[in-house]
Amino acid sequence: MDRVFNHWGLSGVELRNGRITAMHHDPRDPNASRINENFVGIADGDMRIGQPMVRRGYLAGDGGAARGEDSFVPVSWAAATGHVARHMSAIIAEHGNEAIFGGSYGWASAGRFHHAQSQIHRFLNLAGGYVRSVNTHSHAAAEVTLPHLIGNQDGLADNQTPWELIVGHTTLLVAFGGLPVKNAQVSAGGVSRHLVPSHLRAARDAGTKFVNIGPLRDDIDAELQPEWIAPRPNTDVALILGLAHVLEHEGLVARDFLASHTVGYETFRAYLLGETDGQPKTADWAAAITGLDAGVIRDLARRMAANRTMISMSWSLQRADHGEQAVWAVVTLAAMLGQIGLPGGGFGTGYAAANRVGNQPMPFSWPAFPQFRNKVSAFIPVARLGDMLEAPGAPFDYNGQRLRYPDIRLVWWAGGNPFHHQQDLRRLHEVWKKPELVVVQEPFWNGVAKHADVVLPCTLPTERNDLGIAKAEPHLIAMKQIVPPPGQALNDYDILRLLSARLGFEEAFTEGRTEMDWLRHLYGESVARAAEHGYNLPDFDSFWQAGEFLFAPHLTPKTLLQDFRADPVAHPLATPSGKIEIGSDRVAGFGYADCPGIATWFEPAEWLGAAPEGALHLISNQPSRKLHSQLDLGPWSRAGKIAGREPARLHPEEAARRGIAEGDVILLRSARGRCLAGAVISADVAPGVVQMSTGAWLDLDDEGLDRHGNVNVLTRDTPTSRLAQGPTAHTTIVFVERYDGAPPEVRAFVPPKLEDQE
Ligand SMILES: Nc1nc2c(c(=O)[nH]1)N[C@H]1C(S)=C(S)[C@@H](COP(=O)(O)OP(=O)(O)OC[C@H]3O[C@@H](n4cnc5c(=O)[nH]c(N)nc54)[C@H](O)[C@@H]3O)O[C@H]1N2
Ligand SMILES: Nc1nc2c(c(=O)[nH]1)N[C@H]1C(S)=C(S)[C@@H](COP(=O)(O)OP(=O)(O)OC[C@H]3O[C@@H](n4cnc5c(=O)[nH]c(N)nc54)[C@H](O)[C@@H]3O)O[C@H]1N2
Ligand SMILES: [Mo]
Repeated sequence: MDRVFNHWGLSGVELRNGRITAMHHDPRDPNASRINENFVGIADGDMRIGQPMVRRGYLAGDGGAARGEDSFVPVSWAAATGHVARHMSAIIAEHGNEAIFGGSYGWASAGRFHHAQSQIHRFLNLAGGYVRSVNTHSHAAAEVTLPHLIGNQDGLADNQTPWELIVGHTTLLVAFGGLPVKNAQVSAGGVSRHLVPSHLRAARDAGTKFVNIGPLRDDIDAELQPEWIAPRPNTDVALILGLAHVLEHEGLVARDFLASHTVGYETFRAYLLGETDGQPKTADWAAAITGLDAGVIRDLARRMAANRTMISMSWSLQRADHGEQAVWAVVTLAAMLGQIGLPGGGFGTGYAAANRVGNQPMPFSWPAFPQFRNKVSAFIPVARLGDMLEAPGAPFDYNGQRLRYPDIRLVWWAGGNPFHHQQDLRRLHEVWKKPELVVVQEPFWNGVAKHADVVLPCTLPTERNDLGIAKAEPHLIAMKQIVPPPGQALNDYDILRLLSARLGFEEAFTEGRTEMDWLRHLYGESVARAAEHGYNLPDFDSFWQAGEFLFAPHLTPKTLLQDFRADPVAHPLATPSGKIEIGSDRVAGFGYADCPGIATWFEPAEWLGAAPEGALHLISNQPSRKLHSQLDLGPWSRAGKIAGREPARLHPEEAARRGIAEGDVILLRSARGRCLAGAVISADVAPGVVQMSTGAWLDLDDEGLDRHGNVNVLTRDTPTSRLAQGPTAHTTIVFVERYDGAPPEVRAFVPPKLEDQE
């Protein structure tokens, strides 16, 4: 049977007349995901882009005025690449490559060769370079903060204490933001076996008790019998300070560990006890902020000290105002408990955020499509896209550096959807009109494609050949072409080859290789690298014929910071002191009022503690039926919609107060925008909270209302702090009401108007 492989798994494909009609679970996957079902019936409908397209206003020279609201003219590949090559060359000649934004953030599809970002970055580097973006939407604040605390990013996405050392060791797993296994359906690069639910069950069977701290009861599966504590969203730092105060007050702090393995505790302690600001961070103080009972906080602190405790922090906590502080507070609390480096103790982030987290990485790296060197040094923190477009030349801070936003004339996106991932999308829609040229490579008419001047239609993974390789996943998958591309859609590689030819560097781009030549070449590098570590992979032809190579990694499980714990002198950390920096002189030296040198509580910019009557805290978490916005038009995603709109869940009391019944169309409003949604009523959502996942394709009407439920029209596009400049989607206050009257038709799955062929 033909198979499809993606970030969310491997499935057997049923084909009829060259069309995918059904998906079948791989029987060897113990916790298979259904997300692949979104591939059924979507490859060639009218939302699929089958021909290059140029925006009508672009051809008429409107300077971007109608971008995102315009019709399109179908053109030939020769015409489309001609427009792009001419305009791009003119921009480079006049403004230099610093005028090209090629960050192109996004997950694209699995497959090592047809990885859209590698393709576009290689192409742009050959064209002289581009302004890039740094850090991820996932965990920007943690990426920047952790190196100040422990010297590197271990325990963020890799090198967490592995599951083998949690099962049988951890007796109390305290999970801020829960352990939502819906998120463990995915892993960047692909999953062949979904193991997180199995690991969690094994931990339960070995006696681990789970505490879910967060706004949603079902962020930890009921079968794990978790205890649920629901503080006000975004008050975790106050809760952690309250727990820390109980440890101090009751003599439960691991003083020896603090003395031998950390610096800066005395500075933090002075703040904790109120010596510096007059406010002791007692359990009662934390109770008032979090809305919890002080007794619950005291009891939890005592249990954390009495158990082998793993503190797990969901990445969501740091996608919030002052998100740096959540990471800092978690590391501080774990240090106070003194179990860092012991099996099953300490801290880790992102457990259950992806299948790979808690797997040991392979000792070698898989080869990637080479990108060459970028001659442009300018960059932006990834979430600052809107600020960059709005204010060219404006200064900004980032991790101790003072930088300026470049003046961007050309924006190019391949494999990401900023009209999904960016916050405050109405603002993005406006500032996106400023560049001279926007080029987008996309398979579908989604938000980003509708916001292009030139749309270059690309293939889906089912329409090309590739290598399925992923970090910390023990498999090689032959991703074979199953169906031909529809219309004139091309692989990103071939799109960029055509453009390279126009610009005079085709040979440098392709190195004379075809798709299959590249797969053979990259695979050959894998064989060599793996062999150095004792992994014997078959030759390419045997592998391709077999369709896969699954192997058992032979790795010795290692606790996060194990060597450092055993001997901090022989294994110092890469921090200035060589130790865990509970207090960081370096960060304090940056002089940022919004990110001092110790874990600090800041009132979030929007939160329930200071919200008007009737407000709710919006939790825009990851969708369970898809990856971000990918394949939102597919049947598995569509089956989860309510009245054709993205579901929004709220507590029965909150629904009753607003006269909302299950299945009603509701209106969500924030200071940024408005969208419609379909109501789901559930006691698994804490009172005061509304949960609406990301990923609904953008559907703005003329008044700026999103008819379909793209949650990012509501969220705030402001940075975590001057340190990391990370995104803060989870800090959003909204108002919710029943939508009376006939709701407008959803047009997210309607293509833009197409003019006659040029
Ligand atoms: N409110 C809110 N917003 C969030 C978050 C949140 O928690 N709340 N989370 C954030 C996070 S963590 C992330 S990582 C981002 C994710 O944001 P993105 O990664 O930008 O989201 P995707 O929908 O995965 O976008 C991938 C795009 O690539 C296209 N694509 C797929 N395959 C190919 C290919 O082979 N070639 C080309 N050219 N295109 C392809 C898809 O059609 C899709 O449009 O969203 C962020 N946004
Ligand atoms: N199915 C599916 N899986 C995915 C993705 C997807 O799109 N679909 N995206 C992947 C990506 S790119 C990433 S980065 C990861 C993200 O992984 P996470 O960051 O863990 O994802 P979220 O779903 O945003 O958040 C998890 C939970 O955190 C809780 N939470 C939110 N704010 C707070 C808070 O202030 N305090 C506390 N205590 N809890 C809070 C919410 O209840 C939410 O359900 O998921 C990955 N997995
Ligand atoms: Mo992410």
